[in-house]
Amino acid sequence: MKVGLGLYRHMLTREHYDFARQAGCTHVVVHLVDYFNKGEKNPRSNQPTGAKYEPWGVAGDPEKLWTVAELKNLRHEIENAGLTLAAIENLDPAHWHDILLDGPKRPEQIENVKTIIRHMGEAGIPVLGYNFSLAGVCGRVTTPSGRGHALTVGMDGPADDEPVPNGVVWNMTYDPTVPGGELPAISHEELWRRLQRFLEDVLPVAEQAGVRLAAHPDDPPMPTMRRQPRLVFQPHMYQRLLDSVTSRANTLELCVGTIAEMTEGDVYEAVDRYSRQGKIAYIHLRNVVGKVPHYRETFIDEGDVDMIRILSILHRNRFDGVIVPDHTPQMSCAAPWHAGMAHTLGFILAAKAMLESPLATAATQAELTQRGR
Ligand SMILES: [Mn+2]
Repeated sequence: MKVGLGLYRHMLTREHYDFARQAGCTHVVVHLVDYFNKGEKNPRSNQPTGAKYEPWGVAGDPEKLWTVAELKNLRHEIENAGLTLAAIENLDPAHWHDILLDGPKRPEQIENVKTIIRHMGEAGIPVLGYNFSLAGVCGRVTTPSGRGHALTVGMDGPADDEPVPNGVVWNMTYDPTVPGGELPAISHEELWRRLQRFLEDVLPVAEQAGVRLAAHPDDPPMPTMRRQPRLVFQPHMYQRLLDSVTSRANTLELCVGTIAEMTEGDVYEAVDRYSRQGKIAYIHLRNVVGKVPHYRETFIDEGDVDMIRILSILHRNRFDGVIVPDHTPQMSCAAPWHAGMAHTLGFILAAKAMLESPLATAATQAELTQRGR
């Protein structure tokens, strides 16, 4: 297993690359979508939160796809800082809203995504994380309910009341000029049909380009949010996604925190099942207390999930992808995001060192392996 850091668009700077190395990372996962663009209720010092139903911000320029030169330049900057660029996380709603919505621009946007994937392949970036969701990450509240009164994110009950306004998808505004109205509800089967078509269209190009697509589950994992169906809101639904199109490029951006929030199944069984299949491109690691619709995100060393058990399962199954901290509560200091990340990375590095230590006794190894089952 490799340890990395996820960096938002405004953090793609030498200072942040140095911070990642200082905190022990060898890899980074980058976000090229600026979630915070014109998002007044979405401060850049935290994970993108927004208000309960406000979009995070305004999507990018639909005419500007990420170019090979821009991607190569990014990769070189990261490599010059001594790190490896492991993945790009998330497509810009500006580039694929009508794939999600099955709108009139779907054919050209499928070509957009194919072009982006080809550009990534040419630039030597091996993974594209995505989240096939209409309502996106929403319905959460930010409260000072974490350990030591840390500001943290969670759900305080179902959040299905507010429909998605027209011009918004996946929690971002892609068209601010829409006169009004709301997105009509669709069925779960219709959402799966859209995903299937998307994967069938783009996976052959991804295979050719040497890029793997990696799916994030629905966060929060409710059956519906804002009157729209969710795709992966129980652990077994990941299997349906993998089985829907057989391809070496069809993989998972497995989010341990989101899976732990699901009402069915077992997070250890899910991590074991998907890592044994070799289907996890990379891992989002965070801890949580509770399940939807009542949960909150916690620091890595507390919460419901036994992280040592999760990491020992990944170790046993020889997971060789990257693990990045997902979100953490905000720590009370001048750099709440940095402090939360450094704390989480320290925990992960210690666990990794323990699992990989030649000094660990056979008995300890056996016990950890047992624990991982
Ligand atoms: Mn996640």
